[in-house]
Amino acid sequence: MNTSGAPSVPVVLTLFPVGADYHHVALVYNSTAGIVSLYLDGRLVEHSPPKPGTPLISNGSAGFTIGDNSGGSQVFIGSVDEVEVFNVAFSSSQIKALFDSDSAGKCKPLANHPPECSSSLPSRSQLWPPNHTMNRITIQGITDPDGDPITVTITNIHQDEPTKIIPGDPSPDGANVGTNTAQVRAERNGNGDGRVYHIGFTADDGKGKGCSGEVIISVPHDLAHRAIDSEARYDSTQP
Ligand SMILES: [Ca+2]
Ligand SMILES: [Ca+2]
Ligand SMILES: [Ca+2]
Repeated sequence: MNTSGAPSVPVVLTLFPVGADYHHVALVYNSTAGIVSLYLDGRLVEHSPPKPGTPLISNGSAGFTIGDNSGGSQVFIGSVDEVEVFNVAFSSSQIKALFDSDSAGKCKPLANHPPECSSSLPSRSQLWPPNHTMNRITIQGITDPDGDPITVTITNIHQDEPTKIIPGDPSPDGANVGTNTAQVRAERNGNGDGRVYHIGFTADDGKGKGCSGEVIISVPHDLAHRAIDSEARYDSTQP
């Protein structure tokens, strides 16, 4: 550290730890006392001889360097992270408090982002043949920018045909709302234009952020024609 009255105040951390763990290192310069203090994990480990009234100045050309000397020839072997510079000389108790506060202090947690529901897809987009069986549908393609594991919950299932069209028609045609896997029936009105199911869901990243969306599954009238989605909406989970 260079100051105006003392071009170089060397402080050498003689007990620097080795290993894979991160450590909290704080360097404080108090210009009133003219003392450079070095802290490791909240404890004072070394300080320079006092040189009272020596301000800290910039000489305009020498950069402020962390993890090396200003000439770039003494590279720190390891990783330097969570660097912060303050314009005030902290006391030893303030340094201790900063270290003790853990993630609320220097090591601030990274910002969390919501998962992305817009690219969601059903595990099956079409059910065939229309044999009235129930089919499991999961929601795929949801991503989280932070890589958080996503929990999907089915919130509703609707269809554009009544669940019971003729006597003996099995119903309900949708199930498992509240779980991560919907069930919908491979069925359509034999006199209709094909059935379209709408499965609504929410996705939760476990850190308080979420998104919601809908996937569509069709049961065509026949394989030569796409199912047509009418305006009508019937709750598939009702008889
Ligand atoms: Ca996230
Ligand atoms: Ca039915
Ligand atoms: Ca239809």
